Amino acid sequence: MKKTALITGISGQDGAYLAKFLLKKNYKIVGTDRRSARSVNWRLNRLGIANKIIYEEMELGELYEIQRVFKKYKFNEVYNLAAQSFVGTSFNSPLNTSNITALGCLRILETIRSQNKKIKFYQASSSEMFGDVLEKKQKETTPLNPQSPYAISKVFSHYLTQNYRKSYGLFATSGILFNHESPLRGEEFVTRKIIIGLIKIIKKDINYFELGNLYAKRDWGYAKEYVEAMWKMLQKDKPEDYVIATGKTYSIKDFINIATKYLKMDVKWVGKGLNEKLINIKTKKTIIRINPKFFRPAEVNVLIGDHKKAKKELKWKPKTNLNQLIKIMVDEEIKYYKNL
Ligand code: NDP
Ligand code: GDR
Repeated sequence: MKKTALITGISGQDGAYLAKFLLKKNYKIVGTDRRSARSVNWRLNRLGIANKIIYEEMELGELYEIQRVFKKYKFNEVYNLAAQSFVGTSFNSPLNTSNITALGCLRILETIRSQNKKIKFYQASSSEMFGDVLEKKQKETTPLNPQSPYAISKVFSHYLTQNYRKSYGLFATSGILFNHESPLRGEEFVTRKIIIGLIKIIKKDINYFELGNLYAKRDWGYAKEYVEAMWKMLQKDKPEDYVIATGKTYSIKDFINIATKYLKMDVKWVGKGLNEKLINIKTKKTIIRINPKFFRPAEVNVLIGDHKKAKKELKWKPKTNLNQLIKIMVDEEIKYYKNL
């Protein structure tokens, strides 16, 4: 029989890739998002699946809306991807971040507990929970040490998911996903911001762009592969938590160096600290400079994940390295450039 899945945050990067993946597996997809004046379907349109999804408005701040959607459909699986997901913004709007990213998960779990305990639940946990890391490589058992209202909200949801599993026997899992990127990544996140900025410079639409901390290191994977792990977690006999990562870490500066090389840009770094810049060797013009407004009040300096458990138990492993990921992102950005 055809399974029905609910994806919260259908308009986001992971929502789009997960919907495409589940449609191939013949799922009926109900996708929810909050009301917005903007067109929120560009990712689903790009993947050619916008007309294959049943849409429902479901603001995660409203318990009644959640209960209404759960009463209307008989869900087999629920993927909770909706969140205020930008770490930087969480420092400026900690209350909204907590309400959506932390309490949103509680509202859904309470609805499942009271309406249908058989529903399988996936919570989008994050490597940001490890924060100021307490172990060199982070795995499922590494102690959490969050550094932002976003990460603290994710810790709340993570523990809550474990607690509902233990207390009420729900099939509730958390995927602790490390940074995953793609051409569908939001423009505010550093990888896509860099790629868009460099292409705009090549096309002479801007002269330079600004970044924050160039020395933070992240374990970056390809989003399209990561959503497959979410599904695999819900197909297990027992609900458990899994780290999904590549096991490699690179700095923002490394990312820029790979991208500029691929784009055949003749550039070099000069200066130090706040005066560090990337310049065009021929024209001597600055193309990237530092603006402290992009620094975070508390930074997560380095993340690197250990996905051994997922490899063994889910038969999942990353296939795309950072060079390949940057090539995928750059090529697609150029293809769609005029529509930016
Ligand atoms: P996006 O920011 O691309 O998508 C988030 C989604 O949540 C959007 O559809 C957004 O809608 C929706 N949303 C935001 N606020 C609300 C609200 N109040 N009510 C209902 N929906 C809302 O995130 P990603 O796709 O990158 O990530 C998916 C999930 O995984 C998030 O929970 C994120 O925190 C988590 N995560 C992501 C990682 C990554 O590297 N991408 C790594 C680890 C965890 P709108 O379009 O209106 O903004
Ligand atoms: P992150 O992703 O905070 O890891 O959260 P982001 O791309 O925003 O930042 C990564 C690192 O880059 C540094 N940085 C900048 N970041 C942004 N956005 N803009 C800049 O100009 C800039 N300059 C330097 C940041 O300081 C940071 O160290 C993402 C989100 O998808 C979360 O939802 C998810 O949980 C985690 O990944 C895992």
